[in-house]
Amino acid sequence: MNYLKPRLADDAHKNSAIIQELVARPDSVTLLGVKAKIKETMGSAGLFDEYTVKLRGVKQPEELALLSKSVQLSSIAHAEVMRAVKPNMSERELEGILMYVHKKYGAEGEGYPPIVGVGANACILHYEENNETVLNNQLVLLDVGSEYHGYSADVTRTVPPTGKFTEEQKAIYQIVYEAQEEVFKLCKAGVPYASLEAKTGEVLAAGLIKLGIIKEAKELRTYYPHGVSHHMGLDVHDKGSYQGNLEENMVITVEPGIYIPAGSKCDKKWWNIGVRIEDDIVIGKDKGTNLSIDAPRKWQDVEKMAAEKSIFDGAKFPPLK
Ligand SMILES: [Mn+2]
Repeated sequence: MNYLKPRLADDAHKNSAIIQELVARPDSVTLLGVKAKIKETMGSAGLFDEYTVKLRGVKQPEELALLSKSVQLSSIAHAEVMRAVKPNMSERELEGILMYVHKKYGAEGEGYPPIVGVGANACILHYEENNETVLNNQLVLLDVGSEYHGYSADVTRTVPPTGKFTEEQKAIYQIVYEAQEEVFKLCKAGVPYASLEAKTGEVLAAGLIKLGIIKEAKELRTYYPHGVSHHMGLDVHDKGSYQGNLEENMVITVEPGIYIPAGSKCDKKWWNIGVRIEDDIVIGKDKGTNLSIDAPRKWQDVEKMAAEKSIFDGAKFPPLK
């Protein structure tokens, strides 16, 4: 459907005195003036939002093809990290493995600054330093996605460097996993977008109450401070509607998480556990399609992958003089 036709003709810019002003003198000062005039005459950037939300919220087949590749190659990179990770590795080394695999597949780079955080760092939202030099036995959270031919993946996995989850790590991981499973069931056309957030809150709160970490559902935001889903595509947080219902060929993330920094008002045994699992889903008529299945999600499958050999095992370089 051509959303632009009803209100703007293809050559409308030629008849617009305001736009022609910018064409004649394309500098930043003119741009500021032009923006102000557009705001006056057309009612702010609302029009831009209206069009891009429609144009970018629902993906074309060509876009789905590129986005699928971006997500798949990122998932393969995450699986490789599961095989390669060891307690004596650094956050940066893991970041390097992901970036190497991305480039091996021809990705131009990453769609956003990679987040690789172990233990306490996993509990910091948007941690980007990635400078912890030893992982030891704490969980590592990796939120890393490639940019492939303009399309951004957005995949998060949380892995135990020893190859085995501790009981506490597993308990938290399992709650996040179950929230994801429940939300996946809602990823189909006609379901209100807002219901995904509601379902996430329900499952995460019930899980934390069961473990005695919180007493009431309203305490959940302490340990789950972000949203469960966003549109993705040309931008990792792409334009798209958050009102109303999901539509076929929207592509969204499903990314519940629980983060328990040291000092939290709960048993110390939970401190410094941060878990997020993030998958990229194409909304279908009757069900969603998970584009990131090449990176295991079940804790049993993560441990199984960790037991496999990696091409990075035993990589050695000469010592520096
Ligand atoms: Mn995301």
